[in-house]
Amino acid sequence: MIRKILIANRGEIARRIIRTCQRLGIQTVAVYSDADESALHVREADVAVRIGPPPVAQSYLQIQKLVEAALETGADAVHPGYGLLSENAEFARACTKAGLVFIGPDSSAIEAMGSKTQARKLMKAAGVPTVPGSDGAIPDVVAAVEFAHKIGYPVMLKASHGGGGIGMQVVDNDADLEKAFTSGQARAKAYFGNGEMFMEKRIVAPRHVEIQVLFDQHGHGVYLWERECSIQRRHQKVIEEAPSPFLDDTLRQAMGEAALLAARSIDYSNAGTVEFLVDANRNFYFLEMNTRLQVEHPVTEMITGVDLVELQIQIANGAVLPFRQEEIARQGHAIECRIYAEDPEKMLPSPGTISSMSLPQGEGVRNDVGAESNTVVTPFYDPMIGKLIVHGASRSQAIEKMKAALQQYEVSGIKTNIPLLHDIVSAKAFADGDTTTNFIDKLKGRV
Ligand code: MV4
Repeated sequence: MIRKILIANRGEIARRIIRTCQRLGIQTVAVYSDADESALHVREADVAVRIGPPPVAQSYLQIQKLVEAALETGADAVHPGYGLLSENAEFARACTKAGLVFIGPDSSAIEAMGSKTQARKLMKAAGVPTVPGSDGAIPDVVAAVEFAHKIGYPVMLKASHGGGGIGMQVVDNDADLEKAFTSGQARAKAYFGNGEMFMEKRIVAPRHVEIQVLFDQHGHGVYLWERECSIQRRHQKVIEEAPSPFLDDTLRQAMGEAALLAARSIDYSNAGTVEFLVDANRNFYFLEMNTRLQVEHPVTEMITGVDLVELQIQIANGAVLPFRQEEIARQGHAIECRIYAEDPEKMLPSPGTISSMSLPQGEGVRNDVGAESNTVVTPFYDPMIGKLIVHGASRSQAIEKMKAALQQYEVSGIKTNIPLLHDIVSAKAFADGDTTTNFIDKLKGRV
């Protein structure tokens, strides 16, 4: 039975995990870099261990230091949160090898989903709808031209080991393909250490709809509905909601079952998310699978009433899933806004010291924040300082709650994206549920 958990993360997700552990009577170990010495997650844990100087490479990504901290403090499990080492198979293996329970899937599942081309092959073989595209990496420009003629332009070039849209390019004709292919290879090599590229048919103005899955270690799996995450900027999610305004029950069930198929095909256990692209004709296609708890998991918690971190811990303890598919609630509507320390005009991070912070309160309002007054937002870490999540009986009620909550949200001393968030949730297109992936560009008149 897990009695003490080291949280190998920081900021709002570390606090969120500590909150559930405290409710369950589980001891917590926080880790911190010199930049986080007085951070909230350090103060709220039962024990805190310094792991190094501010740069993540010298602190939060130091696998051996994290394992040693867990062993030295008598932790019996490690929760990786999201980002950082949460999808690092080597870290999962190092924890297991040290006799620690890694709260997440087996390292083999993490590795299976680590390469986009391998993931596509596995999904296709499992019968999960995938975008028409190449089975594996495209070796050179000649092969790229041949394949583009086979599936027809426009195509999407992507990095096999990529993420966040880096290296991804839309190509409309042969003339642009060679340059796109060679520049994509170079960027992928520079960013990910692997220049492999693959090709897909381009889905025009898709929605990004993802399904939360939960598997115990005994083969039982459920889906906890979907999250609509189409409102992104530079491939960074900005606003997420559950359920999606675009799905009806038929599509919801079909996508949920496809997500279960995807997870089952890699013997998945614990919490995971299967991401899909959905086109205007309601066709859905596998995009990728995230083998971790995601930033936006609170909107799922708000409409189902579950605590996903508690369920992750129970599953890691070997428990059987406590509910069947038909018992999972889907009540009301939840919306999440990510609060970034950024200059909305320049669209760049805006580090600095938060001189004061005042959070909205109210029924159905949830704040998952990692910062407080006098927190220094440093350039070392993700500029997201917190998440504002609201729940309402309907989507329109949730929108009204979000608008009011954003107006009450006060952060002084640094710039934030709160004005942009308010513009988005106040827009008619948002109220109409017209939330495709070019939403912000359309809102700003860039398309
Ligand atoms: C696509 C696509 C259209 N067609 N793939 C993949 C990484 C993700 N961050 C964006 N990705 C896309 N892949 C094909 N075949 C369009 C996008 C895309 C996108 C998808 C979902 C949400 C926002 C997006 C913003 C730009 C591009």
